[in-house]
Amino acid sequence: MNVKQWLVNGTLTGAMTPAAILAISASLLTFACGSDAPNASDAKTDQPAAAQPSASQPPATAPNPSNELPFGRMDQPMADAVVNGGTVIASGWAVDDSAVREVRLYIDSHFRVATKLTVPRADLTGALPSYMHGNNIHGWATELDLGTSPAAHTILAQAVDDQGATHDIGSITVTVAAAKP
Ligand SMILES: [Ca+2]
Repeated sequence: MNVKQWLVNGTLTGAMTPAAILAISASLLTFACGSDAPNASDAKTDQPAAAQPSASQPPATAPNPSNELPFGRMDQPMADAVVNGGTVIASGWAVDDSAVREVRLYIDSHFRVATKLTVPRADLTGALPSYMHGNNIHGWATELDLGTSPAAHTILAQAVDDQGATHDIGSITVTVAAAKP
């Protein structure tokens, strides 16, 4: 027996046993006093509101399925190179279906410098003709200061296209050797 339906209809149908009537009475009591009934906790207004996007958060970037990630590589330093410390040259190339805005270099996961494409790379023209866009300036090169403390460092290069899409294009480890006495 659906108690709520019985309340709506206002009549009991069929032969009711005493046990069934007791069960209905118990259900009515639950219905009247149970969770459906308003109570003090429902009246509280000091509950924290659902999390709302903060005005300080950057707007979500709208997906652009037609945009292709930039790609490329880091040519130097050579992986597992051992250097004397100080400044090293990092270089490579990057291309995009539209344009490469910059290449960012990270040392040990910390952003250190951004550089533009400035180096001619005629060697890419034959292999990647659809990414040349009428020129061969697809190489990049920049100095990185690794310091002089003997340690291994990870250098990561990340290309950024003109829509802000990023793609890691190289990650190598370089070791700064201990200074000779
Ligand atoms: Ca792109």
